[in-house]
Amino acid sequence: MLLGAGRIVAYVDDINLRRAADRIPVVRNRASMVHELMKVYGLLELMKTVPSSPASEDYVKLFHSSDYINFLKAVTHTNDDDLSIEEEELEDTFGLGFDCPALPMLWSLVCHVAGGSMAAARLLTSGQASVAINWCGGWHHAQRDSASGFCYVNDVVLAIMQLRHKFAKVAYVDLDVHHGDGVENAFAFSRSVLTVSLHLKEDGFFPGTGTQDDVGEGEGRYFCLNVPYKAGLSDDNFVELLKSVVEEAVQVFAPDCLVVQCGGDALALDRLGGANISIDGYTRALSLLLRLQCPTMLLGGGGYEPANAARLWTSLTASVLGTSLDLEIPEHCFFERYGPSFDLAVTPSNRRDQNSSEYLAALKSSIKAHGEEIQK
Ligand code: V1S
Ligand code: CA
Ligand code: ZN
Repeated sequence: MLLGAGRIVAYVDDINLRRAADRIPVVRNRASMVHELMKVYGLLELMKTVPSSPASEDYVKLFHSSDYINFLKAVTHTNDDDLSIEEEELEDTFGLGFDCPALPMLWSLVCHVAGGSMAAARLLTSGQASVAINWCGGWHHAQRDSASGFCYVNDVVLAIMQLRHKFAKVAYVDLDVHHGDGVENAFAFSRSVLTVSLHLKEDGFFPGTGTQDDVGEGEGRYFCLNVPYKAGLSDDNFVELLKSVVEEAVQVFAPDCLVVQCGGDALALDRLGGANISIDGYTRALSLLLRLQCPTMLLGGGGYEPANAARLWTSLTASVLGTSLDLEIPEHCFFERYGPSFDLAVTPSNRRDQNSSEYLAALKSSIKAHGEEIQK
């Protein structure tokens, strides 16, 4: 499926950004795998590639609290042996610990990750691109004053804040299997940013928030849309949810700009996932959103089978560029990571979709009210 007819596509391509993203423990080396796969398929020659530079402290401070920033900087400058704070205390205060370990050079990582999505935002606000891609971004759980779920900085919130300088209304759609809680919380009171998250919601599944009754707060009521689903979600049901609830709400909102978090952990057989989506399912989902014909930022996020995340984001890039790719993965430095198939497909497994037609009908009708409320 070719999605991007007539669009200027730009890709944030920076070795230091990739090196920073490669250091995030659960997705170690994933950023390089994604980049190398896009390169060996010849996609880098088909789009504008744009470097990024690390964001400044003042930029990160536009969303994150000074206390949290000072803590991140202090952690960075402390040797492991000197770190007198116990792990539990770290979690209690700023969310560092099990999911977000105190990595060496953490502050530099934060600035590079924020800088990548800042560069993507600039491409859109300057009109240099109509689609801007940063597969090293999408860290949607970080909160104003804490790290959460592998996310130390909320590059998404910061990028949306930049986009708002030029675009009055921004819609954010989060395809990651987890609830985009950090982005939702940041804009919960705003009518200028519509946040939408589709996510798996069952007992014990991280982060545990995002019911369909969670619709935003105060002035921002109904400008937040949550689409919780059950395990095993199929391509057809995923696309149907987007068509019947998300598309309508976003169309009524009529955004000037769109940000899509394309977290790859809703893919079939993801290590931390639980949905059953194929690359074709994601491509169909994105094609629906691109029909809005507004400047669009594409970000990464989850995706814990690095080879599958690379397959997905390479395939989505090709679709946006209007080109098709050989199924057989070309020989390159990460080639052995694509075995045993060595092809580009991620196909659904035969697990049962627990989203019954009754569940989906009830979900749709409870969410439908959004469109009407946004219109008022
Ligand atoms: N599910 C899950 C999961 N797995 C891990 C994990 C795995 C290996 C490690 F070495 C360290 C951690 N953490 C979690 C989740 C966080 C998922 C974050 C998803 C991020 C994203 O894809 O949406 C965006 C990039 N954490 C938990 O489940 C938290 C705990 C609740 C359970 C474990 N205990 C020890 C801590 C708290
Ligand atoms: Ca999501
Ligand atoms: Zn996720």
